[in-house]
Amino acid sequence: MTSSSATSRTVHTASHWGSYDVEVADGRIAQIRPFAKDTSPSPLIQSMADVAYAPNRVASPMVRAGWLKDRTKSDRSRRGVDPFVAVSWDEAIALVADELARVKRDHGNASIFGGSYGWASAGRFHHARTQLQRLLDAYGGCTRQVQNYSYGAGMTLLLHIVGSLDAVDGPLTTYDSIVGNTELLVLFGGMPLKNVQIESGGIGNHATETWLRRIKDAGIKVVMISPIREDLPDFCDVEWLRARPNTDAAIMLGLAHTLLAEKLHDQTFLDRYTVGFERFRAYLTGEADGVAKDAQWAAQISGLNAETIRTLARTMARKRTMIAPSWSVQRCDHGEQPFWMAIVLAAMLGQVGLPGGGFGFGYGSTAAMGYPRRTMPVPRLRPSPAATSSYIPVARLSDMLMHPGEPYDFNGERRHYPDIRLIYWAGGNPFHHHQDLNRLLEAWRRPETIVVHETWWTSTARFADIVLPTATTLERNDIGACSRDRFILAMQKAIDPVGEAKSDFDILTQLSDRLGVREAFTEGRDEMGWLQHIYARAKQGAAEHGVELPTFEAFWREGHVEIAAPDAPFDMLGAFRADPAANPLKTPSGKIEIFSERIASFGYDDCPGHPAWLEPVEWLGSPIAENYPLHMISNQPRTRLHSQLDGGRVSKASKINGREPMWINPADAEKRGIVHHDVVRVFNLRGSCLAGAVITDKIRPGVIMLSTGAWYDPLEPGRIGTLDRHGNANVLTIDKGSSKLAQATIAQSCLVEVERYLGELPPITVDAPPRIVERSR
Ligand SMILES: Nc1nc2c(c(=O)[nH]1)N[C@H]1C(S)=C(S)[C@@H](COP(=O)(O)OP(=O)(O)OC[C@H]3O[C@@H](n4cnc5c(=O)[nH]c(N)nc54)[C@H](O)[C@@H]3O)O[C@H]1N2
Ligand SMILES: Nc1nc2c(c(=O)[nH]1)N[C@H]1C(S)=C(S)[C@@H](COP(=O)(O)OP(=O)(O)OC[C@H]3O[C@@H](n4cnc5c(=O)[nH]c(N)nc54)[C@H](O)[C@@H]3O)O[C@H]1N2
Ligand SMILES: [Mo]
Repeated sequence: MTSSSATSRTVHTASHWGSYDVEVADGRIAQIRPFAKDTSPSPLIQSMADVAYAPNRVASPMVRAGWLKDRTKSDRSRRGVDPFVAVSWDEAIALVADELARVKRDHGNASIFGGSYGWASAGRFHHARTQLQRLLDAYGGCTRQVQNYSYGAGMTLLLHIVGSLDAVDGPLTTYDSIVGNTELLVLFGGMPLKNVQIESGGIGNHATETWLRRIKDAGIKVVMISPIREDLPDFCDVEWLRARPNTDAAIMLGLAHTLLAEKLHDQTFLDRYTVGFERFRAYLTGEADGVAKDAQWAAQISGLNAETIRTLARTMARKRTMIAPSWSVQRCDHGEQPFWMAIVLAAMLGQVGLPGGGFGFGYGSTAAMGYPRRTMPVPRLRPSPAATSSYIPVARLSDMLMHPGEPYDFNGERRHYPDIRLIYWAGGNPFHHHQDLNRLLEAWRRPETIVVHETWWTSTARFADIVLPTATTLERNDIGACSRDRFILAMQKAIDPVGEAKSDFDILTQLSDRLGVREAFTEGRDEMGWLQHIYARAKQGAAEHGVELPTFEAFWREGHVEIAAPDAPFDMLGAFRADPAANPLKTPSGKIEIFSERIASFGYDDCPGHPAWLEPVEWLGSPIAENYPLHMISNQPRTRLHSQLDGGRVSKASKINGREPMWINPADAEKRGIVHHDVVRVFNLRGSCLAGAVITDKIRPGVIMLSTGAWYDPLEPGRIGTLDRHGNANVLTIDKGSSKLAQATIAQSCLVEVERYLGELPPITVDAPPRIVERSR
């Protein structure tokens, strides 16, 4: 795909939001065109041209002035307040190396936090976190993060009850099987087109919209339980059930009770493929606790009609049914329960492993879930084995920083938080992704030194001590691929690094030299050497699965490889169903665990041995709803990827008076005297932010939507509790673990109040760099 003339040439590249060609003229991006084989390209690719040259790119290595003056004794509450000083690469690398050496010597490697969670960019070699951890592991290791923000509660649970992550990570039952066999699709959280713009690692063809049209054409009945109509495109015929957020487990219990009461459940399936139904049945009927979890009970909790729940249960039993909750339904307090209940419900229907039946999580959570695809490895940089045993569950970040040495429960273990002295982050934005940013702000003051690799002046960069400017994907060579679509994508360097930026690999190579671990880190390869190496390994792995990949040279010239579609549809757990003795699950019983002896043995009050309805800390049924009567859904943004591309044209065009749009139902708006496009203040006891009101009946009364990712732009940086001018939902969310089992994020459990904002509108400041000063002598 590479072609060139004297002043203009075209290269091929890829991103989490799709693959595209870049026309480069006089060394600058002239035009971006979607990959010809993409049937539904995302408009987000165009935003790349905007942010690549944005004024808020980090121009050169930077050090916080206060830290430069007095390193470890600097006033750490001045993070985000002090100006920065530009330094040379040599000086910056020396400072980082000295700090790593000091912390290692005085406190040990576990005091270096290299968890570095985040999506960074597509590209399997320049994967920021893997690169950083390879360097830190070569130097004796660091504290890591396990699980993810996406489905942390689900993944921890699934390993206990079905023994694999397939149900949440794929391969799911494929769309061709759904279109061919499913009669009823029950979506908790929907399948929003906004989300399927994205696939981690790069994607060649966005096919979900096409599959959704085929689902419609096949006449498959779709029922969606969700607070927002846009969670399914307008062209889909859908029965939309506007339940209260976070009540999915209760609704599923009501469905299960109806199945049992009307003897619509499949006892033969339960006997052969599951354990523990009797224990669960006692809870369901109320024999155990005096409360029958019937449709009426579920209706009271969820706000749905009891008859609607009963009718749905009967239809599910009559039809080939796929139960498909999104990842979002478990990103809440006790988020383990809705996933567990979905599996129990599918087991009661007895269709698990049948064509188009059973369950699968996240069909609409990311693009390529459910796409037909051959099993084979794709090129990737192998993560290094962890050189320390120190880790935390990903979302316990602030707890760790605030409570060194203190105990906590996690998945059957009693663990202790490490004592972190240095944070090293590459490829993530905790001031985007973590809950309760005011609490994070306080926790963030604890470590002595914070080093960040960033391309832009994100809040995380602004609140760091040393910022190393990182090149974008357009400024380096890489290979894009994910395990779920059928493309391997060349990512060819389009332009020279902007300013003094370098790739993470180049930065870490320089650092490895200084730390005396260069050989272990680079293994003697440069960028192109590595690309050829990881491609060769994938080529060999593909051959073992009967897939012949072209040579690296042919792949690079062509710009992509398209892997042939598989011969037959795939049904998750089909092999288990066909022969459970030969293909047992990797659970203690080898079967689906409706009751888990192992989870029960942990003795957790917030995650018992079978699925249950456990009230979320905040929801529309809790007492504090009197003061904060709106449930805030901070879902994934249509206009960007998390905080990435917030400065691009698509996101900018959506802002209202420069603020992040917030959806509110007409009834709720009227009560508060809010009119369309008013600037509002969204607040609760944890924080407050401004947003722009969008009044729409596409959202359930009592619920507002403020998508994540507006760059945190505090009125008074560094001051805890200050107003965020821009609309970052995480100044409002709760920083608590889902349960002692998974300790996962509960971002979707959050109540707020909204009022018209009558003060003077503060200007947005995050589009410009922070103050940069000359070094004081
Ligand atoms: N309230 C609320 N909060 C949430 C969620 C929610 O539903 N609600 N969802 C959560 C979920 S599921 C997720 S996955 C997280 C996402 O959280 P993050 O993954 O942290 O979010 P991103 O904005 O993608 O941050 C990636 C950062 O890496 C930088 N970057 C890009 N490429 C490179 C590179 O090559 N090198 C380096 N060094 N940096 C690079 C980008 O500029 C960006 O700042 O957010 C979580 N937070
Ligand atoms: N455009 C875009 N797409 C993305 C991302 C992005 O940043 N931008 N991020 C990607 C990432 S990292 C992830 S993890 C996935 C996340 O994928 P999901 O978790 O599936 O995505 P969300 O948008 O958070 O939630 C989907 C919908 O669930 C509904 N919902 C929320 N809470 C509840 C509830 O309690 N019950 C029910 N029934 N419904 C509820 C909301 O209406 C919401 O719009 O998205 C990926 N896709
Ligand atoms: Mo995620």
